[in-house]
Amino acid sequence: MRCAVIGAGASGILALIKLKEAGYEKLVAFEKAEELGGTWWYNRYPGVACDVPSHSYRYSFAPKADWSKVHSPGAEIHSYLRDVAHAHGVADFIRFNEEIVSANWSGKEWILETGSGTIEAYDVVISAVGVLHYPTRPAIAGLDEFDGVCVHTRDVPADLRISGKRIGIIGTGSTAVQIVSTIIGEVADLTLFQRTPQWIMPMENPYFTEQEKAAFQENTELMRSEYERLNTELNTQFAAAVIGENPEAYAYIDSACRANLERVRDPALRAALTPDYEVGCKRLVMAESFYEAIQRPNAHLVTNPIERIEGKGVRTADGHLHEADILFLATGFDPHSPYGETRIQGVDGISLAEAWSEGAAAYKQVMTAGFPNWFMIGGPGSPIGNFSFLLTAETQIGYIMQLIERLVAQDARAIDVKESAQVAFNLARLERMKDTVWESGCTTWYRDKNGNVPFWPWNFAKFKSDMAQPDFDHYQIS
Ligand code: N01
Repeated sequence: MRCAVIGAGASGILALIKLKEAGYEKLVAFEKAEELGGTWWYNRYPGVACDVPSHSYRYSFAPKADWSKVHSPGAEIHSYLRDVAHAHGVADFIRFNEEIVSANWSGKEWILETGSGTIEAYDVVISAVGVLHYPTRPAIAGLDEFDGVCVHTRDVPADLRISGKRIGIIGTGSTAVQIVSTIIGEVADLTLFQRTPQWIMPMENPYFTEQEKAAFQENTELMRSEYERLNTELNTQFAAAVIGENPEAYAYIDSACRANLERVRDPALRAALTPDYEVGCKRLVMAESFYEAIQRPNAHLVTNPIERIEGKGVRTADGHLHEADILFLATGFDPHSPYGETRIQGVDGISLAEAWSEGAAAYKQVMTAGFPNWFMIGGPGSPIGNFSFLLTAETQIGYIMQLIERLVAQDARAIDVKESAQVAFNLARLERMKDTVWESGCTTWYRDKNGNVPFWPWNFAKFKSDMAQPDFDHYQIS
């Protein structure tokens, strides 16, 4: 079995580990970057960190005792992923600087072509390309006319000097909030251009003491129970709240966000920062010190719409020019076209772009009808923004491995999901989605161009049981 993994981020590394453990030796992961880690390698903006707690944002099989903080900085997660890849002997399977530009199902195997012109055949492909990868560059006139540094937050160079500079930030999502909170003390001036205010859940992020780290080190059971406790808390509280299954937890989150806002002393600033949609409709932002930061004398919140970018700064509709040396585009990602420009052709030459023209769809997130042996981690319908992504990825790879094992057991060439199963699954998914807070009325990156939210709308228990083992009646094997 020749197995190709696309992407060497958290889910690609996981796929390599599980394939290797299962005894598959003809393994390769194609990674277009020069380093592994995916999102945790690309995103190196000031303050990048994870809002899922460190002791749960890890692989179940690779505990780490010495996380520095309750919520880890991005660089620490990146080191963790690198350590795990090396410890499990899969780093050597990764081919760096190799982007898959096309993938064609020949009828019996996948023919993958890389940007460097290599063409190779594989029996199965595990797509681990991530969800938040392709940056959204805002359609604002004059972006290229800016004299200073104008950079999307995904591409901020690690050595960018910001100290003493005048900073402009466009966008108010999790990324912008982390940047503002982190740099406000060292920049001359910071202007945050807000199109829509965000609800912000207060989140403390203390350092672990040396005694705490030692306790985890000496007692692996403590790490296991902490992992279980944190996942259970996330899944039964926050994740259940946003899908309408835990009104008490939702009320708690709602009031915590509203009380948090009271930390803004100036009524006009508070009003400007107050959202007019329900808590959790957009992906909830969690932050420790954003409201303190935005109230500092060198911070300015601008709500007047941006008209254009000019050489010296940002011109707003009121005619004011907000001068800046560095402009961060904290404008998010397009999660609905996970393959960017990559051409993927399945059975009878149908392209994935065509198959997904009415919105990306998959059966139980891992397979799309007409694309045999193409298995996705984080595919359409995945729990995104509710469960920890690493837990999601582990659950999905567990299911995918069973599909691959069935191929081997039957000495078959191809496994494909039946269209009827995919359609039924997605109808049920869309129906259930109506009761979630994501459908309560707001603009959000959760929504695709057809207005649908292509994510998992049920609770974690259903996710776990649905993904425990495949129902092979829903697949055709040949
Ligand atoms: O991006 P976003 P992000 N003119 O899409 C604004 C994860 N993450 O990079 O709301 C002006 O949330 C846009 O405005 P509006 C997490 O899942 C996690 O911050 O569309 N503004 C919005 O304010 C997160 O949700 C962590 O009106 C424009 C902002 O840009 C996801 O990544 C940390 C505009 C985009 O916000 C993405 O977060 C960081 C325009 N033309 C990220 N276009 C943690 O774990 C867009 N905007 C903590």
